[in-house]
Amino acid sequence: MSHNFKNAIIRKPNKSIQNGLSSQNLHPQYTIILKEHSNYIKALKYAGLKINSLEPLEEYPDSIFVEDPALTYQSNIIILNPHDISRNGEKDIIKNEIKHLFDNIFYVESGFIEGGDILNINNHFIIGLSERTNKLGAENLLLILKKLGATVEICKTPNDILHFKSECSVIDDEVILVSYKMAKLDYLKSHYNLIELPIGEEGASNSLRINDKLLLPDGFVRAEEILSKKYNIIKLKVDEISKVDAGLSCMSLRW
Ligand code: CIR
Repeated sequence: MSHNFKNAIIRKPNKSIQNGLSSQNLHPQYTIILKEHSNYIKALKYAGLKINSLEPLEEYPDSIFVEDPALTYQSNIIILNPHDISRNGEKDIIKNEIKHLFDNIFYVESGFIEGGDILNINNHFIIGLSERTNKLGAENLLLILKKLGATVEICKTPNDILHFKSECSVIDDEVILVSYKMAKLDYLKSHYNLIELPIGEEGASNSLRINDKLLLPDGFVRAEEILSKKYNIIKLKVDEISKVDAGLSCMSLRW
């Protein structure tokens, strides 16, 4: 099942996160990021994951978002190709840090693609074309995933959403939590059961289901009301992390 995991990779926060890419030109405070990140790690452990911690990378402001330069699939790791110039070099560092944890390593060598644009549901992947992921990157990843036995659909991330997964997450078998904008995507509508969050609660749509727990960004009353009926929720503050357009899924790689 796509929410059963044993392991996670995280990267400890770097002070330069205050200069991370931010659509609103905000500068998060390192000390608050540390607190949010440490609560996140606690929650991953509580959900049953073994944590592999990578050292901070000061020269890459957005490097705690390890989901973007790599993708895990079964015992394989695929090194992606982040689009933003300030992030592209993360892939060369992370590859050496994590390759020993996997049986096989693959590379997307041409075209751009970031992990935030890749939604994995069992053996199926949805790739959202965006400002960070182009057709060539998506097609090259598709070739790798098909060789590994997976199926792939290439869609489009709606305008104004940074990554496909910024506003959706798999929370159960065939169940995807979505913002109102993502709920309009024909492919999602016709293939999955969608739980749609109201306008104003987009931030909660980047949740993280891990084993029997659902990690949910704190402060979204309606999302909590809807989801707590069925799921075992752990609420996490992400106010500071969200200043650099990030959420729960991007701070770890899970497998
Ligand atoms: C960036 O713009 O690349 C970072 N500030 C945020 C990356 C968030 N990644 C993700 O949602 N997968």
